[in-house]
Amino acid sequence: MGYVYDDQNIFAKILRGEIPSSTVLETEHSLAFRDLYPQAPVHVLVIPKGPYVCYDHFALEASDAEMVDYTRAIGKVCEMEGVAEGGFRMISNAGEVGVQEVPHLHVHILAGRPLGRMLQ
Ligand code: D5M
Repeated sequence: MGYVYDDQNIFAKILRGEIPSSTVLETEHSLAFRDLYPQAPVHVLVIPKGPYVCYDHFALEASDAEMVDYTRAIGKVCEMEGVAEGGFRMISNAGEVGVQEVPHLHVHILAGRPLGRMLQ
């Protein structure tokens, strides 16, 4: 499948410094920042810096260095936000069915309140 990346999406603008964000962590290949509309006391978005539309795009085409960096960045954010003890939820929406609003891969890390059952 061919993935088409739109470099005018809002997270691309954040990466280029064209609009501000509340940075939690920046690494060589990844950026984590607070969601503008938090759904829980902890709501952080972690994105790769590369032009990947969604998780499967990244998983198939990212370099090993990008993958290691991104995975570790997610782990570091969990550690920094102290979510391990109480638990957390990680979500990555993709495409129309997944109701993905911003077409640049992002993982949501949510914690700090009971999140309810998601899958029945
Ligand atoms: O979720 C996209 C998420 O991106 C949604 O939770 C709001 C958030 N968002 C939108 N604009 C911004 C800015 N400018 N900063 C931080 N967070 C933002 P999705 O999974 O695509 O439905």
